[in-house]
Amino acid sequence: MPKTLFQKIIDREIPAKIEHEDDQCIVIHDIQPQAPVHVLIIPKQLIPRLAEAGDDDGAQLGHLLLIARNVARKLHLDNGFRVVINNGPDGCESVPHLHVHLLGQRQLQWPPG
Ligand code: DGP
Repeated sequence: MPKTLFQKIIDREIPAKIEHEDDQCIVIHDIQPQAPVHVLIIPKQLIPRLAEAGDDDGAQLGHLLLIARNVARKLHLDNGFRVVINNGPDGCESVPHLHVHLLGQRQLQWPPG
């Protein structure tokens, strides 16, 4: 199976601005930011999308949220932030490698578009 774009970033084949990395995930700044802070929390283990996560992926998925919390603290998103997972065509998923968007440092709107 060909590497996903995010796997190439994990493998340093494509450059990215890295905010955090550990044995389970990497956090990079989005190339098309939708807010002053817009980072992607990406698991190193390939799960194509949330709909395909397994019942035994709970610890991995939980880790992504805890890292989102840590990065929000590190980047001083003290007034709030949003985490988003786009899944499939209706969700506007464009990269088939699960990732959590963390957006902040502006007033976000609800409902989303
Ligand atoms: P999604 O639409 O949820 O699959 O989000 C994919 C995000 O990935 C989108 O916000 C733009 C971002 N992105 C696409 N290509 C690159 C890239 O080469 N580098 C970085 N840093 N982000 C990328």
